[in-house]
Amino acid sequence: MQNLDALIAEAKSAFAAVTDPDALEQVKARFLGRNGEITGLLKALSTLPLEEKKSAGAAINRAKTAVEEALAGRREDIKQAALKARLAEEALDVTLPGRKANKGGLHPVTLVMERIEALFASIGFTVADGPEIEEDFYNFTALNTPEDHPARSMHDTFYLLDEKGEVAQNVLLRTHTSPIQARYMRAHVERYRDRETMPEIRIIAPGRVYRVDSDATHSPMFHQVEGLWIGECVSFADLKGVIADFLRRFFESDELKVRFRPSFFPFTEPSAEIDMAFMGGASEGRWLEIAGCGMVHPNVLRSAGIDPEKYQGFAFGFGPDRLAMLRYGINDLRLFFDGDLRFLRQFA
Ligand code: 2U9
Repeated sequence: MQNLDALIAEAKSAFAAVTDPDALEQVKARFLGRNGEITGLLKALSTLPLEEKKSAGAAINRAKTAVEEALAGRREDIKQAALKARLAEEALDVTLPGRKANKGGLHPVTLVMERIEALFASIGFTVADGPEIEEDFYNFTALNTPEDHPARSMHDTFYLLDEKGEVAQNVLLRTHTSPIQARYMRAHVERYRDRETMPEIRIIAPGRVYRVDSDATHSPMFHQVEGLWIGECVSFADLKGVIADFLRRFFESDELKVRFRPSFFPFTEPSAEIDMAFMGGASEGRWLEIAGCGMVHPNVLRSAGIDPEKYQGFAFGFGPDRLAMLRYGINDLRLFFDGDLRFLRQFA
């Protein structure tokens, strides 16, 4: 049937003329829809005489199948074309060089703190932590610091304001990391309350501290690492050994000289300043003040519920900012806190 072949050809070219799926469905309706041309031919069969109906019906059905196949083929072509376009659009060139990632690094003071922690960990110290916003009790009272001590004045200590904007007398920025140890001692006593004896306390307390002070060698925020070793027979001799050993390992020098000079702190008795001197090099034999220390004051032990007749021990305090200045040969403390990447990158 000539007109059926023409119809198939017409449908094929109509399908080929569209490129998107919606338009294709519109074109389909024209041939295969309820009022489409092929449907029309099938409906018209009823008007034909019986003997023609059979062969005409078969021919129209073949034509219908051909149109349906052409439609399915075109649908697939359109789908493939869309996929190809999307792949081209989202193409990823895996051969391109990667984007350069900025490499981070630890701050020199953090490096020094980690070094101190690792060296003390190697002789059995664990790291303790506590709040930077502290109560007056843990920062001063528990550490045997009297009510009229100058460190408690607003010239030296940052106090916080209450809801009314007035100075809250008992809330401050900790001025040392000692309150960490004061809290730790109390918790330790509480934990072993039911025991005849309590295990040793052997901790270091690293962290940020705050004082009203600012010049080339003082920053209102600086760092401390303090240590505490309390037991039944911990002596000043142990203190000297621990400190000298630490400094020699920290500065990688067996020849380093260390001396202890009598001093005063409210929380230790006796107390000492620790000086050290490098041997060899330009500064040979020049004493540098590096830390403070002493035997923990009986009042401090009692305040934590520890019997000073049974337990005693030592405490010490280092300024890691100063240790970092010495280790890296830096003469202005402020360089550490200015955040200048040209300076900081040297340590990354
Ligand atoms: C408790 C008891 C005693 C910690 C100590 C020092 C001496 C000291 C300075 C070092 C450099 C402060 O940052 S710095 O300027 N620290 O001289 N610190 S004894 O004594 C304690 C701590 C906690 C319970």
